[in-house]
Amino acid sequence: MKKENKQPAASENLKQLDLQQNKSDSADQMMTTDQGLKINDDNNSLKAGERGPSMLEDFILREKITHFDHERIPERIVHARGSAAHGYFQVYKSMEKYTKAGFLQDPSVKTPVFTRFSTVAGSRGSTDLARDIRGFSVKFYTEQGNYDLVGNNVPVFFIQDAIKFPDLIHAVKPEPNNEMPQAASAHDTFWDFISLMPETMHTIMWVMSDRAIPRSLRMMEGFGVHTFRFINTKNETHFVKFHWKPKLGTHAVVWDEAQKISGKNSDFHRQDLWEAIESGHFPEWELGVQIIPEADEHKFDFDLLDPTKLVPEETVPVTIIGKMVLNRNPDNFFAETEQVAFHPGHVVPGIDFTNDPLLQGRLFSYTDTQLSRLGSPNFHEIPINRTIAPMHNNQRDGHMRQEINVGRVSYHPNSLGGGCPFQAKIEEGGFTSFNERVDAQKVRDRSESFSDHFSQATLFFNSQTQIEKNHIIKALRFELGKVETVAIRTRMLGLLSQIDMTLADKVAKGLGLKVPTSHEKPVNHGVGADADKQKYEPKKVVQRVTYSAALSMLKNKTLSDTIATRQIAFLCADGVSAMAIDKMRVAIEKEGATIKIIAPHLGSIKSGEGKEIKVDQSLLIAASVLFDAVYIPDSKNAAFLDANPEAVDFINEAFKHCKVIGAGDASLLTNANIDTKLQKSINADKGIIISPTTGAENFAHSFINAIGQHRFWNREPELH
Ligand code: HDE
Repeated sequence: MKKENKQPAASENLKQLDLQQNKSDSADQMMTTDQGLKINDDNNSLKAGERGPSMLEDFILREKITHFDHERIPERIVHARGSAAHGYFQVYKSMEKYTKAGFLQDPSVKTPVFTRFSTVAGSRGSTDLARDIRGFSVKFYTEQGNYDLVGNNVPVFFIQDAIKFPDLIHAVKPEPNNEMPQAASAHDTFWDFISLMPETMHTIMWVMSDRAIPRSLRMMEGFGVHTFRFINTKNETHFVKFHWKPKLGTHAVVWDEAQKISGKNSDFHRQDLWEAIESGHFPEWELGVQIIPEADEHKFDFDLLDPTKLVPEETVPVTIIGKMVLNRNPDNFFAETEQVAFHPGHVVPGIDFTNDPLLQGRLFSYTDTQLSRLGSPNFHEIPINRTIAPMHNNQRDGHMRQEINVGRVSYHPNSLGGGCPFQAKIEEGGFTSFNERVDAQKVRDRSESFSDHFSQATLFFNSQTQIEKNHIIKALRFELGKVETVAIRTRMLGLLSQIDMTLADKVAKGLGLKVPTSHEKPVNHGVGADADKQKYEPKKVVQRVTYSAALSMLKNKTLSDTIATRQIAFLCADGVSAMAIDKMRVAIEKEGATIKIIAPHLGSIKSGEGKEIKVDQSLLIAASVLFDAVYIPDSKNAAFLDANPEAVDFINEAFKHCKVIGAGDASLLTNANIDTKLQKSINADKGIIISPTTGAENFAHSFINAIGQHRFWNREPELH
């Protein structure tokens, strides 16, 4: 369904106005060379005679081919596959009590943003539905300069110290001898590394959960991961953790479905984001913060500087402070989505860092990587990266410099340039780093407060529903099942047994192995293992919070029962009731969802009433995994199930993936080829909605309500 509100006019957004300067539209224009020379023939190269050799003189051919030869830049070393959109951020009320950040003061100000979502491990062309963490990067174009919140859809990270990042990424990327597997962690090198690094266990639980296979980029949370600082005008500081909460709720697909989507449409998430914005269903997130007074730094059961830990919402609630709306697709993927350069070190006055050793390493990495990826220290001049705040300094020259700095002076202090550009005082918005007292010896070491690697992994596992626990167990059986080295599998079982014994036992069962007994248990082969075993031995610290509903996607269902933007398949054939289609269509579109008519062939079908109905997709193209629910309008076209095995597969698969099935008549679902389990549960399953002979409105209502519940997990077989 097309919504009325289209992408807003560029004049409403300062960054859009800024980008206008660089936009180029060839409509009604003549073709030219890069030098502006009009081209008379773009189809034939210059040759010595019609059948003769091409001539070196052909500068038009050379320019075109040379440009083409150099079109590619290196992809990001991580987060290469991504999709992005423009929008704005608006704070709900002034945050001046905590921070002087300009964009967090005035609720009437809409700060332009550019937000990029990504997978981590895969290459640029890899599938969207890989089991992976998703990047969630937001560039705020504030009047005080760019602020980047470069987060993930998981609130914790695998490792505690930046020095291990290259090892982690080398382990997860395709193996270096044969470049396999693409965009997958299910292989020996990844699990070898993980099984030797107990600190990864908490994040591993998240990655094995359904958080790692989102239904949509629009239906996932975002987190800043590290603890940052807010600083107000009085120079008082609070620690802060950032959260993005999606308005559409947090939803996932199932793993079998994810793998099939990867085959059917590897752009599934990219397309979903693009189409939602094109049709005016602008995705929205609320920004939440957990604010912790400076004095409470040491009051937790873990170290606030440890990025493998989260602050349970039960201990420090999340306060919602504003919203982000993405309302415009990029015009050019390369110029915007590919060339955007995020950096956690892009901060504004009022926001500062902590000593989290992972964050500290990131502060170096993000500028450094752009030098090889974008090729020059002038990457800040690329339109998408350019600040909308005035920018003046004495940085000069370098590859592809765009700015023409006038005058003789490019140094400070100077008298020849009148001392310009001036340094800004604090009250003029000049940035000063938080005045933290540091009095320490130089050590290459790790704090003992970082050595509890299991308690929050256990907290996460215990906070899941049984269904979610089963999914984690199955994910581990899958991932470790793909690992060929048995010793790695066993070592992992040892680590899992320290999170939860049932978890370890069940994974072991699927692998046909036994959990190692305590004396065989691997203790610490990882960090510090060669140095001082005692010191680096993982410890368990009793956690005051042992259960957190916010960690479960199924329990934490805020705002998740809307069906807005869901995709509903209508399986139809000639003879279908146009009235049944129309009634259901009207009810569904009223809720903001989209329907697609799927039929044996493209073009149109003829309804029982003799009406032409336009077909959106043929059964050859459509697949259940690409939809949220399926509706088979009426029994008049029951014969089509016999004639079209794809339609039967569609229904069976929707059932297997616990989706809602609506049918005009029960007899449709008792067709001989329909899954016998489905047939048996027609009357008992709340996700199978059959039209009563009267009361069609109620039928549509029940169907829509059921879709709002997303999935009917009780269909899943028990896990033994
Ligand atoms: Fe990144 N990360 N990262 N990372 N990261 C990059 O920067 C790095 C980490 C994250 O859409 C790279 O421009 C190090 C945590 C996102 O363009 C690189 C460490 C979190 C993106 C880099 C981390 C992230 C990146 C690659 C450990 C969540 C995509 C290309 C010390 C809070 C940004 C680039 C985009 C990208 C380094 C850990 C999120 C190489 C060294 C923790 C969302 O600089």
